[in-house]
Amino acid sequence: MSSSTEVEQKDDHFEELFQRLQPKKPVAGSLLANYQGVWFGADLLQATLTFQKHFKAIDSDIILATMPKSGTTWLKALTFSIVNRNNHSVDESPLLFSNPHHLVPFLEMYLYKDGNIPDIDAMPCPRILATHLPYQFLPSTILDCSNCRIIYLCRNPLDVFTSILHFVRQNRSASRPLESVDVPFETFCQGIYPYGPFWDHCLGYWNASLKDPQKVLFLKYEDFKKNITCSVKKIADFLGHPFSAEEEEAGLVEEIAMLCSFENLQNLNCNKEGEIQTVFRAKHSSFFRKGEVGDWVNLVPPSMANRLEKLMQEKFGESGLTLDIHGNSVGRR
Ligand code: PPS
Repeated sequence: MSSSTEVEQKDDHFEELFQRLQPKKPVAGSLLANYQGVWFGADLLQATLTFQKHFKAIDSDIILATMPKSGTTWLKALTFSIVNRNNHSVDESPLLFSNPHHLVPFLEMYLYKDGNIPDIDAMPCPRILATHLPYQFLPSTILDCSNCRIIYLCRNPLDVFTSILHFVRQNRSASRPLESVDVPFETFCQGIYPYGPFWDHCLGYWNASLKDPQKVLFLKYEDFKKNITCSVKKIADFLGHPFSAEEEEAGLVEEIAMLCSFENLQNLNCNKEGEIQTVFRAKHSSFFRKGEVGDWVNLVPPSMANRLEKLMQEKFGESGLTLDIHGNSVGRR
């Protein structure tokens, strides 16, 4: 983490605010409160408010935005490699020694957690920073900075739901098998989990990308899986740093795609060992589970999948946003 200059204390006003929101406990875990239409745990909400109050964007900032479990780790590794490709060769990439979450830190969940006000001006530019916050929660300083770019990665909600359940189990109760999905699925469909609801999150960034495509790039995890080289080039183009003909001929796009592939990252010691303490503690290895499209078929029954598909159609309405909910490339196991 960059060195903190100040620490803001969680004051009584915050506790009062949280209690006024009448938090509830939807499933095992912490209390969640609905703040301006979005669900937060107390630590996360405090971190969000600190971030909104103190963060100052600069034109060269690159903000990676995702709903948790949508491929954030992958997007961080790719963007870091694309942006820093002139600073070091792929053979000497810092990704070989550091988990992507340490190279591209989360804003609210990490840098601004526990009332920290980090000295992010000390970070080298361009700063690549990540958030799980919905678009409307981004501080105006990000939205008003004319050149600051936002990349959003979206994923099939059934795979997101499946990934969340495995992640929680891996970090909290790895020895126990996954319990019934009925209750967590119900709360997912109600949007009650950190940063939820899913559909509002996607729609916020989707609409922003339609309104200002120079500023917000909307991507899908499934498209990364289909054609990663095309996605790598798209990110580079969007960031105004396209691959030159020489770089393409030298195979740099493919090298970056290989470096950031699930198989490669999962097998690195820095990702097999260690952990990160954000607003919760997570093993590095828990960010690399299967990395497949459609693994939900091993957890979610078809009737539930149909229900979520209908819900998404209803919520996305005429927005033009579509997600291939039933698409899968893995069979039931
Ligand atoms: S987090 O906690 O929000 O940062 O998690 P996030 O990285 O968004 O999501 C984790 C899921 O992404 C998969 N993953 C990858 N897929 C493909 N390629 C690469 N390189 C990669 N890295 C992580 C990871 O396995 C989780 O998905 P599931 O379905 O659980 O395997």
